[in-house]
Amino acid sequence: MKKALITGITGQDGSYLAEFLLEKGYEVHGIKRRASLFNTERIDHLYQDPHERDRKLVLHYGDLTDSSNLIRIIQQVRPDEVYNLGAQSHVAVSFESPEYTADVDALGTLRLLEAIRIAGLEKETRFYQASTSELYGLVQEVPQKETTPFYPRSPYAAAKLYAYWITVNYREAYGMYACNGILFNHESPRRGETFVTRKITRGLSNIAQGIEQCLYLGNMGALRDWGHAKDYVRMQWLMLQQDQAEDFVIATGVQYSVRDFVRMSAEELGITVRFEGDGVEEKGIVEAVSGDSAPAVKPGDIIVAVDPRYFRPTEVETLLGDPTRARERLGWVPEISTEEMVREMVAYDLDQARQHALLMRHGYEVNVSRES
Ligand code: NDP
Ligand code: GDR
Repeated sequence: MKKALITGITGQDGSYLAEFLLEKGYEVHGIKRRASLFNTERIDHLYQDPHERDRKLVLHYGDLTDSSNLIRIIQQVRPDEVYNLGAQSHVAVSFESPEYTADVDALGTLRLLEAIRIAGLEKETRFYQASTSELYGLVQEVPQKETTPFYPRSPYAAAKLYAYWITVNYREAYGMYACNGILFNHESPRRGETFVTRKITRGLSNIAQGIEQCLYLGNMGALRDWGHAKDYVRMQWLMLQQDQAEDFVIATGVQYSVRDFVRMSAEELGITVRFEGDGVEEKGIVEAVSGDSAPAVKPGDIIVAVDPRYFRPTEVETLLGDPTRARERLGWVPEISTEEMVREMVAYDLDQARQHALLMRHGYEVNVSRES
């Protein structure tokens, strides 16, 4: 039985990857950070009691900022495959915590690679690095592919650039099977609530149910290539099953704006939104409402507005990936369209919003946290 170690197992991708690998018959080990509350919501359905024999999912406390635990876990588990998904993954937050972001995202990758070498596993353990389309930043070519030059535009992207190159270097210097998946944005109902897609599907669902009044966003003109996380973790695994390690761009090849994403999500709720303004004073106004998903909304309501607080000091305006190499060499094509993904995310968040609205109608207090 193959053993996999996943850093970031409690995150969006980590949870889907753990499910995928367990289904493939792997013994899955995950590194989880110590927190004052349980932070395992996304993998609770996979949890196995530590007293069970022959557990297939094992969690270890650890942190990418701490070499000692990484070395110990690698020595103890001796994984066949390591998936380094752990990161401070929020681009806007990286401007507020640049040093911490570099520590986790850049040096954390180095620490993990070194832990594999220290354990003498550099010829046995295969290593996947969660690289990102943010490396392209100020884009030099459209669409972006494996050979497109990088131009990072945030402390997050600069840290991930280091991680990208140190992964390449360990492949070349020590003959490790180590590769980068340059993944474009990918989303799901498990996406963190502060990333724009989930902020939109959750915010609009809350507005539809009368829990919130207006959704505040930053740059609505930003263009992204959004895929579904389930499709992308399949690719992470595929990348480690080849004869030779290689870096791949993973994307859908289709681009939408944040404004488009608002429109598509609102349509799912039966709300037609019209935008007025110029990107700074812009507002999303309800034109029509149909069906019974949005009882709290009526034509003329302003349900979307810009709050400059969400603008970034340097922005990545446009990203569009070319996944030709992944299709030709690995036979990978995304199976879930952006439209289907929006439908799934809205259905999930509407269900949550309905539950909250019901509780509130019966006098219970519901904490609907709203943040960037
Ligand atoms: P999430 O933010 O959902 O998950 C990040 C994971 O990293 C969480 O499990 C988090 O733990 C963990 N983590 C954070 N800090 C540390 C630390 N110091 N030590 C150990 N673990 C830590 O990200 P995604 O699942 O969306 O993304 C997975 C990876 O892929 C990330 O590296 C991200 O940068 C990268 N990526 C993501 C893309 C996307 O569109 N989703 C696109 C391209 C790359 P906790 O739960 O405790 O916070
Ligand atoms: P991104 O994702 O920065 O691409 O990084 P995010 O969803 O945060 O932003 C996408 C675009 O939307 C614009 N935007 C807003 N973003 C947020 N979070 N909140 C807002 O209110 C808002 N309004 C507009 C942003 O400015 C941006 O242009 C994600 C992360 O998962 C990274 O870890 C990963 O590497 C990249 O995707 C690929």
